[in-house]
Amino acid sequence: MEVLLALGSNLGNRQEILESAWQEIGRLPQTKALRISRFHKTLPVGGPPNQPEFLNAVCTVFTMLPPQILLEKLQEIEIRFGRVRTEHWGPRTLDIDILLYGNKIISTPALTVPHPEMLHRRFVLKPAQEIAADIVHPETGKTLREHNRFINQSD
Ligand code: A4P
Ligand code: MG
Repeated sequence: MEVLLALGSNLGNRQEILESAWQEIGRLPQTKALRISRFHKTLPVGGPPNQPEFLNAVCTVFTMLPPQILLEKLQEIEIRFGRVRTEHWGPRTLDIDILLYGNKIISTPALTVPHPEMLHRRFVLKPAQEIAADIVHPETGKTLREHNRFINQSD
């Protein structure tokens, strides 16, 4: 199944963290790393005031891991990078979100896919547009290119 992931970091050596995280993702079992976007410097959305800037990227992988297992493996990578969960939306060394898992729609206590915020976030749609513009969002039926265009017109 082709999966779209979002990577974000706003603590520590953000560039090195994203590069290493991408390598780690490529080493997951039954998983092949496909493409990663450029790294985008972005202003924090939500969360406490005066957070440092984020570095954000989006990547695609092909995996045979089921969604829940993939989530657990990605959380292990987050923990290896020293992510400390303190405040919600607070600064973090590494955050990995599952944006899309093929065209599956998943709603469990641990996992909501498509990621509910992805269509409202420039820091997701812009990098996604670089590597996955033609992917169709399973709930809207629109491509990520269309969503990216729409969000840029909406203010
Ligand atoms: N979870 C449910 N669905 C998913 C999914 N599709 N992918 C659950 C990943 N996790 C998912 O996440 C809490 C729980 O969400 C997980 O245990 C998992 O079971 P978390 O990563 O521990 O908590 P969080 O990141 O503090 O909260 P959340 O809601 O995930 O925040 P987001 O949506 O990740 O947003 N501004 C900029 N510029 N760039 C950013 O990257 N990121 C955030 C965090 C806010 N502002 C930002 C950025
Ligand atoms: Mg998260």
